[in-house]
Amino acid sequence: MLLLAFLCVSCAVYPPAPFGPCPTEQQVRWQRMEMNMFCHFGPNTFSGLEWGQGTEPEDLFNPAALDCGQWAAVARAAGFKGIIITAKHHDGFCLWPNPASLHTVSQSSWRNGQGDVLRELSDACRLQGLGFGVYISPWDRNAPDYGTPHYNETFRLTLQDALSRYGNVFEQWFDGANGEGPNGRCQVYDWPLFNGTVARLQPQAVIFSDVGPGCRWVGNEQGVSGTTCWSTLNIDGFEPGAKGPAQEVLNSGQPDGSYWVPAESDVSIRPGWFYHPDQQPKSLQELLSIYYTSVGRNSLLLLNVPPDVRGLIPAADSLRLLEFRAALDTIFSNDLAQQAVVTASSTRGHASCFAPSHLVDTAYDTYWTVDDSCLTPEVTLSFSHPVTFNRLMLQEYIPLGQRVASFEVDVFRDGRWQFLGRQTTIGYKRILLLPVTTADAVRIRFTGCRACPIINRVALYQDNIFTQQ
Ligand code: FUL
Repeated sequence: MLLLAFLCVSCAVYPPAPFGPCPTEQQVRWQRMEMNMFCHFGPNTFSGLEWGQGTEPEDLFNPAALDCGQWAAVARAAGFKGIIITAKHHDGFCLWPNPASLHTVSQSSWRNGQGDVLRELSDACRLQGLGFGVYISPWDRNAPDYGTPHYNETFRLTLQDALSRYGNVFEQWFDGANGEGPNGRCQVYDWPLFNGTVARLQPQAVIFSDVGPGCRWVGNEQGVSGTTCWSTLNIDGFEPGAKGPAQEVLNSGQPDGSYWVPAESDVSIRPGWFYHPDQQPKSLQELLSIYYTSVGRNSLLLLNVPPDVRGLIPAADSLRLLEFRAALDTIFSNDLAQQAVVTASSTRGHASCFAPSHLVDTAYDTYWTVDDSCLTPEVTLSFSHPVTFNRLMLQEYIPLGQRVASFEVDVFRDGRWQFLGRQTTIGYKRILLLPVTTADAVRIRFTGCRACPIINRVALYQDNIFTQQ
């Protein structure tokens, strides 16, 4: 009877109320994808340019052995959860038969004008259980009406077509670049029209741009998110491209930001975005570094892997990606925190549903949290035998907002507590690169929180593969 009463009391404790701007369900789902593949593919693949002129003949596009099934198989084996393709880059060439343009696969002799890369890729993604996303550049160096108000309508029709034919689109990627069109003029983009079109046709799609609204550019193309990285940002009064916030602001976000616009780190596995035969993929060490500075710093990693002139992902890149996957699997296969007894300085309402044991369960929707007034709690992981680790992973339960502004880590060794390191934000996922440390216990002290912390995972790993710090 007593036990029953206690359980009832436990269940009666309310979870913390959401704090500040919070992600939509779709943004949470997007963030949990962690790593997606970007594919830059089009006339530039054949010309060797990075920015096509818009005057390239349609016949230049001729991937004789195109196999999007191979792209999707590589992506899945590498652990990506979705693929985003450059359906239209700045040269204006459309990889699908877009009726709003006369510069598309239909005008090419590739597959007698019957080819459709978006059809093939969206089907392949579905088969592999991957999300399908599109990059559609507003900047168009081919469209005759670019630089006139009419182009906004042309672009709306382009979006409408691409977004209604191929099933669900998980992300719409808007490039902020705004150069000159064929008549030498730049365009005044109608962003509310563009975003509204996406929202109407693909309400679940996360819209990427320098200022979201779904997710934001991280401010560089190196795959490096800020060591402080808030998913919140002020976007009022800003626009994608030159009218966006400063790159440093995009890199670190803003604790007082009034919208949830998490960072996405786009970076290429090769020096260029498009395939060039004389370029090589990055090393495994470089890819691991990128993983730690993107996924490990509260950002989604969008890694570009450019298909070649055959229409295939080159062997060098797919092999590198498999090495990358194998390394991540090895590094993160053995969570030493699973062996810990986890205690906390306090638990919200003394309720078992918020107990510190939830820090080491792997369920996403369970977490440890404390009373609203408690902004500096601590958790301790105690081991019956000393453990050796060099990575600490923490995850905030972001559906209720991003709360932690600073924390410190101590270890118990040689009979006393010793300071190991401090950091600022956590967000969806934070991985600290620490020196190899052997300890009997690990303590995390939350030193600055904007509201009571809600932590759904603590993990410890030993990484013997990534050699830099
Ligand atoms: C940039 C573009 O100008 C590049 O060509 C590339 O597509 C990159 C992802 O975004 O703004």
